[in-house]
Amino acid sequence: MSTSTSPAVQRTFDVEEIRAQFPILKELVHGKPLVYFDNAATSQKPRRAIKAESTYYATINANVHRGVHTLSTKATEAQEAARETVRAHINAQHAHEIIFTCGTTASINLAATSLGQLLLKKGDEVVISGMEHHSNIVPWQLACERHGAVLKVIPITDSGEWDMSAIPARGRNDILTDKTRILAISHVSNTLGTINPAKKLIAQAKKKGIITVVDGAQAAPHLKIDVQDLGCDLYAFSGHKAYGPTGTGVLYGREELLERMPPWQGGGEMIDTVTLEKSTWAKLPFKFEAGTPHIAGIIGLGEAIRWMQDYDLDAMAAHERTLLEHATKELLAIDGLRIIGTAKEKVGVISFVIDGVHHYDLGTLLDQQGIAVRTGHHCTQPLMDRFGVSGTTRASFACFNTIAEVDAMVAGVKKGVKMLR
Ligand code: 7TS
Repeated sequence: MSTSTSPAVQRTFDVEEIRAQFPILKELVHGKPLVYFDNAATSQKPRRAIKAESTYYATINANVHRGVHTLSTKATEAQEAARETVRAHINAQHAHEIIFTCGTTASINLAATSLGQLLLKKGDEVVISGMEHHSNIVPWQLACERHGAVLKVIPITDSGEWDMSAIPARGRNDILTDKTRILAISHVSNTLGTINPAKKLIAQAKKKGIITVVDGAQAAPHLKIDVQDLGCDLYAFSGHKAYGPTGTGVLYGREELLERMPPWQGGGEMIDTVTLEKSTWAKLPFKFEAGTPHIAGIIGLGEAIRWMQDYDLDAMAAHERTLLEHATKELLAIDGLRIIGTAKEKVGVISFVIDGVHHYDLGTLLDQQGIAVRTGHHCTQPLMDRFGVSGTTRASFACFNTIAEVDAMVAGVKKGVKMLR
């Protein structure tokens, strides 16, 4: 099992060479070649990540950080190598700042529960934005209810961006106030594809002593993440959207803050000592990793990230941008089609509505042609309300998608419009 953290030479970007590494792309759906455009829900997995997981089960399966026996040592080493891979990938300072969870949802619930307990009192304020996934709304609502705090929301412009005029760096600002304790924002929107100016807003919040939490679920698969450069306190993402296994996620936290945060879940491995009266906590990151982790998944995630690092991530992003630009141009030529989310800075996510065509019907027709898109509210109901729609059809691209696949989708949409209108 490879555990190197960075390749000596990066492979040049060749989409056919990349596609050959994704076994699922050979599958037929309704007798048609699969066109997978639902990567924002979960990406497909390269053979290397799948193999790393099965090799763990076949050769070194044992619990981690527990036994003195050889298999446990090997499993522990493989898991901790994955932690180091993640650390390097997002440029965290220390490997113990990387907490493994089962996904972004778990990472944000950990953050909201623990930070709530540490920071929130009656009348304090927590700020989110109007484009958050439910995973970055509901945990903060729960925390605010628990501690008597107030949830405030950054408004969204017609193009699907934060309305920065509502949060000026100088002068009166009714959103980031003296009472704001926590700012929790998405780096990239799952519905609109907008890449948010997170670094700028974090810098503004930092000046006011506000703790910043970033939902990076849709950024990690597409952007180079540098948590030190971003300046955030906590950063959450899912492994399964970044070519890794389902059931894996990460919460990065700045060491000094993690040291102060109380544990989220209690149980085995997160303690230092336990008596029947009181327990003390293990050192980082184990204080936040109660119970047996998803060892195989974490090892698979490490391998998925090493796989990504074998390529020039800028070239991958450029390829996805080409797909987005092509899809945008071709879709806009369809009569009555409107794109929701027209920010200048976007990842390869395109959401649209068509007059007289229900997104669910269109999604079903596309599926019959082997094309997988997501339809509905994408777990962003407040954002749907903001744009006055009940849902959209969403195509979300990954590095293995092609222009020919975009053309197939556009042809499928045109066919759908003819049938449904
Ligand atoms: N935050 C964002 C921005 C997301 O896009 C998602 C999942 C989550 C949090 C939750 O991640 P999980 O891995 O814990 O489920 N987004 C989507 C989506 O857009 N379609 O399906 C899931």
